[in-house]
Amino acid sequence: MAEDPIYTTAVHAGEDPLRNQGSLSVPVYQSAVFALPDVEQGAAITEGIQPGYSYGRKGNPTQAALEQALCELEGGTAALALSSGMAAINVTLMTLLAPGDHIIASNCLYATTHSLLTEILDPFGISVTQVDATNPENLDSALTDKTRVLLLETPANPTLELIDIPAAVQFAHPNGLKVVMDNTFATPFNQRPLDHGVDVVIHSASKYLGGHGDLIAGGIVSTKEVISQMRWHTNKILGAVIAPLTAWLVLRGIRTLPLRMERHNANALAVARYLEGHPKIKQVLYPGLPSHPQHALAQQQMSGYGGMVAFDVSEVEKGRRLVDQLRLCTLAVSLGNVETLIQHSASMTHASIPREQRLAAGISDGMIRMSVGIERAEDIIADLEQSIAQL
Ligand code: LCS
Repeated sequence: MAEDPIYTTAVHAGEDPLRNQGSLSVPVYQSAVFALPDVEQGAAITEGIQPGYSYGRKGNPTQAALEQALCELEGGTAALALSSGMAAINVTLMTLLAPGDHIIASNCLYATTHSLLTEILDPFGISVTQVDATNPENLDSALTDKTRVLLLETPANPTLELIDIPAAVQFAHPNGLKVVMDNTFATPFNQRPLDHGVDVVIHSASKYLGGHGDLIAGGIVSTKEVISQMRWHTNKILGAVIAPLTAWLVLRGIRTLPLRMERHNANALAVARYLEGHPKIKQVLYPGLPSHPQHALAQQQMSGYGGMVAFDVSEVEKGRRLVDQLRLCTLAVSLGNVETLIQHSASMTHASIPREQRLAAGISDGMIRMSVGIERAEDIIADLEQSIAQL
């Protein structure tokens, strides 16, 4: 089988040595302001009618190189890089929705995305219905004549439940809805939602794209029309611009994305298999395990299963002790670093969600979420082994 072209795309996308004095590494254009050639062209550049740069809130050449890379990786026609993953979700929803509109969202989303829907959008007059989107039939019953957007995350944070992407698109498009998908967990190495008809892909680049846990950034990939509206309207006003150095760091991370993801995928599978065979572990959730309830779907829409593993040690207390006793794996929120990160969802990332609601979204009391790093797999497993033995 031919190797995935992403290995070459990741290394070269966005490079432009002829424009950059021969520099293969795209320079950090540390500039907020750009000199304009004359009044007429200056006005056209400032309004986005003519290509060029005027003011750093609307774009910068380092940012543009990252955007080119995001676009090529996801197979879109345009991209926008932003200051965080949350900025990407905000800018997307504020572009696609207006007061009076309605959005259908999956009920298993990153907790702060959930807060955005309930604490910001809803009070501003955008009504929200959250459903178990793993069953496409639930989408239909949530539809109203005001629904404009379907917001999904697959695999979801932290349950690793999957949404059938083609089925979601098949429901949304005939009803005039745009499908927005957070592809942070999978990355374009493992899943390309635009290829399945999704309209807008979102990333927290703070995770696998950056890859080293040293930056906060976000990205949106879609069509030229949608991205242009975001750049020249929504984000021009909101101002969630990415800093030039941060854009450079994300781009550098992307150069090794396929290599890191290959390793994350392999290590996560090894860890998931180990945990599944352990008598003290109640359940392991990893899309690459045949025991995952949606493994067949994973095989259809993903080319790899990612670095995230969730497992259940039954009780809150055991979950807390398991993570506290680890020595190599780092107790931390976030994910996608080269190091293995681990956390107890009920007392950390999802602590703000009421217990009943958390349980309904599949986040059990003893759920541990692990971002399996690129260390030697047996070292990660040995660390888990010594901690689980003490439970
Ligand atoms: N989307 C997903 C799926 C995420 O996991 C996160 C952050 C975001 C969006 C937001 O991105 P940010 O603004 O942080 O760049 N997830 C985190 C987590 O699970 N723990 O800490 C952050």
